Amino acid sequence: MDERKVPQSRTPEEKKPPRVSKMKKVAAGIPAVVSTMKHGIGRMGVLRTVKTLRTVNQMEGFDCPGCAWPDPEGHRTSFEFCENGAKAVADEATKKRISAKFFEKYSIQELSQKSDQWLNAQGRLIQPMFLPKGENNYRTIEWDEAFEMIKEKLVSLNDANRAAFYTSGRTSNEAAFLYQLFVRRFGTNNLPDCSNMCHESSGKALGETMGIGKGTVTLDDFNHADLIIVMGQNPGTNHPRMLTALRDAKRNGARIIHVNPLPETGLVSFKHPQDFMKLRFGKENLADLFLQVRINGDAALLKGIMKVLLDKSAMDFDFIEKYTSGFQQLQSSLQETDWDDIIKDSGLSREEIEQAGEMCAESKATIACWAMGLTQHKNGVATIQEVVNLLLLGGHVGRKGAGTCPVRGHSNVQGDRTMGIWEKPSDKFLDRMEEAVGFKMPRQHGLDVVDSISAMRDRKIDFFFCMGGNFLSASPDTEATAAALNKVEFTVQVSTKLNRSHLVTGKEALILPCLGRTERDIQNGTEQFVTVENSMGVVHMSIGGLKPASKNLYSEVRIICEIADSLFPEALNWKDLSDDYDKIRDLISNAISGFENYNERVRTLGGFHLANPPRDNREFHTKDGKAKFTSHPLPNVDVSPGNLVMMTIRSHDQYNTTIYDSSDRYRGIKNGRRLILLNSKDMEERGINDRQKVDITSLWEGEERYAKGFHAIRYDIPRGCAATYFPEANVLVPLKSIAIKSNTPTSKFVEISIKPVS
Ligand SMILES: Nc1nc2c(c(=O)[nH]1)N[C@H]1C(S)=C(S)[C@@H](COP(=O)(O)OP(=O)(O)OC[C@H]3O[C@@H](n4cnc5c(=O)[nH]c(N)nc54)[C@H](O)[C@@H]3O)O[C@H]1N2
Ligand SMILES: Nc1nc2c(c(=O)[nH]1)N[C@H]1C(S)=C(S)[C@@H](COP(=O)(O)OP(=O)(O)OC[C@H]3O[C@@H](n4cnc5c(=O)[nH]c(N)nc54)[C@H](O)[C@@H]3O)O[C@H]1N2
Ligand SMILES: [Mo]
Repeated sequence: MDERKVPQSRTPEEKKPPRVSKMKKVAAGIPAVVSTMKHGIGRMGVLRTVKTLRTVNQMEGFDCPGCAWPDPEGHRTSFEFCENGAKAVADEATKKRISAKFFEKYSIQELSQKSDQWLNAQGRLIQPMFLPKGENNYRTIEWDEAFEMIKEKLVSLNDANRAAFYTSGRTSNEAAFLYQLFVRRFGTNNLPDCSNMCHESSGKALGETMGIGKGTVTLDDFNHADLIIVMGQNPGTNHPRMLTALRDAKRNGARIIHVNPLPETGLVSFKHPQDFMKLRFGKENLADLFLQVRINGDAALLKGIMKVLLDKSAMDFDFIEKYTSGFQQLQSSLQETDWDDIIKDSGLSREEIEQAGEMCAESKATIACWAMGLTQHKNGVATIQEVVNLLLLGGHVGRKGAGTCPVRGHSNVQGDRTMGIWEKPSDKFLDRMEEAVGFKMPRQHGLDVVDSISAMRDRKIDFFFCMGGNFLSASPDTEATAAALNKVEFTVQVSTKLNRSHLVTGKEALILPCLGRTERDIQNGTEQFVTVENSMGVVHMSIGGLKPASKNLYSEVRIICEIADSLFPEALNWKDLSDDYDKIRDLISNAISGFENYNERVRTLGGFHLANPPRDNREFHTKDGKAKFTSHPLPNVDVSPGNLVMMTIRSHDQYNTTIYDSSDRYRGIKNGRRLILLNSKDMEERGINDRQKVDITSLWEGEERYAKGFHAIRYDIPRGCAATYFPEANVLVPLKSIAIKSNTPTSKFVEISIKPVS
């Protein structure tokens, strides 16, 4: 048999409409504690729950795989995690296992009819599995056979660029470093990663203007801020520990502006779960000003705020003079920007924008935080540069309590980039790497996520390796991505849990099950630890304490070393490196700037801060040594009459493509994920009732994409705007609709039309 029936790449339809109640006004509090315990005990049992949760984010415990928000320096409470971190941990530490029999019982086509939640709930993958050409069921394979197969496939390629190697952001520094070394020794820079779909726009925007692609605040800065702007981010769900930092900032007198098309619960008000444990029941209101922008109305808003600052001359002229360039151009471009356009595009009133401007003018120390609501737009890089403009006007860089704060997603996505997981490495980075390891690195830039998918579609990729993640469901344009993956000769997934990317694969496919963060990693009889970098550039240890889900699991480091050793035994002593992670860190010390004496420094409690020139010394490593003001036209945020702008967002009960449960507690939604949040007037106009089924069409440059059977939900969202969940709505995100300069899919701006299903 040569052709197999293609498994379903979309998530299955839901018959019943979701149940809907009022949006929650308060985040966390007792319901969060209850949910934590429910998820923990339900999956891990009582003892394992207590043991595991007590070591999350402790100085000598493991780093929570939930998000990249930093841990407090100095004192840590005995419960340094949040409800959603606990879910991520429980999900990995589940007692359920997927046996080889499971794959005998279910074909990939049958599995593809199941929901994402069901797939994930089957438990941990514990056995390497192989899907032969044309067949419909995975079969068991031994590790050695799997490595031999990978070697053969790679050796058979006549050009290294016919292989691509994806990384999701949980991979440790040690694994990421060895992975990129191996891939570059193999001869390609085809290293797409989840960052391409995530904060790539931030890295690009900040690199150009500040000379560093990372943020410039530390956690302590939150205690010294006058004003914190939270834009395009839902911390109550996606970075719940950030609410504690915001609460503390408020207690120290900071004000908070929340900019979002949705009134996200966490920023309305918050009860700390730990306060509950301490029997304190008060709630804290967080945002002082909520600006309900239209989707992608942020650039207009920021320009409006800056016009207010110009009018008031509320700028730090000394800073501008000494440290920046491009101010004059910005000033004239702002003067030319019309208030009417600002008001129309932002969807806000002039009073609201002036109030925000006033708050910015009064602040001596402003922090701006953002996430996917800014990055995943065509003009994402430009909007983030407007944020930079705003901060530079007030000199809010390299000052206590002030700075840029792109809030990263995956717990080590920032570290992976620092370690060289990047398709466009600089020559300087590669020069130093070559010197440290003694072999040549390819210089031709490689493929990112979107370009990898196009290359697969055009049959330019024969081998695709994924270090974690769920490439199919995380990528835009699910059907196009599925068709592209189907054309690849051989795909490999290194994974902890089952997901749709194990079902929609290349012609032949391997699943290699690996250890997770929570688990003890023993190599050659010795316990190992790994290291990670959080969103604020702190590098620290992570040591899992649980017994591994199976004796048969390999660590990511070991998997890379086995493959690398089979191909390039002469390049490095891979076996030594996988037996002793200290040796990997010694290599990193030599190869990557800022990691000198890595082993020693990372062993200090809490780890160490990487240098950050703008923050530490107001030094900007740009071409002219100055921080750059940039001028951008207002982006076009209009769509054809009758159409809506759709953003794809996360619910409270998912971790990216991992669905824990089908509810979204804060938004008051239960038992449904294939739904679309709409403004009541937009519904009325189209004759759509609450919870009625609708079909959605996405329209892009003459192309149409469809998603059927979504339930319409009346919600507090600006007119003309709609929201759906990722990954259910990824079928609607056009592959070619990408952000300028960062190539990030525009997952927060999809032009759609909807029609009721009678
Ligand atoms: N529990 C949990 N934690 C997570 C994740 C998870 O899935 N679950 N994912 C992790 C990852 S990888 C990431 S990147 C982060 C993601 O963290 P977020 O960026 O908070 O995630 P999204 O749900 O994509 O939310 C985007 C927010 O931006 C708003 N938004 C959308 N478009 C616009 C816009 O045009 N302007 C403005 N101002 N706002 C807009 C949405 O209403 C929503 O509140 O979270 C990380 N942490
Ligand atoms: N429409 C739309 N699409 C989006 C987004 C959006 O907002 N809207 N967000 C984008 C963003 S911000 C991101 S970061 C990407 C996420 O893209 P990915 O990182 O590719 O996706 P995840 O869902 O986080 O991957 C989950 C899988 O990772 C595996 N895994 C978990 N832990 C480990 C581990 O320790 N090791 C290994 N090897 N595997 C592990 C498990 O098998 C699990 O099923 O999605 C992007 N896609
Ligand atoms: Mo992300």
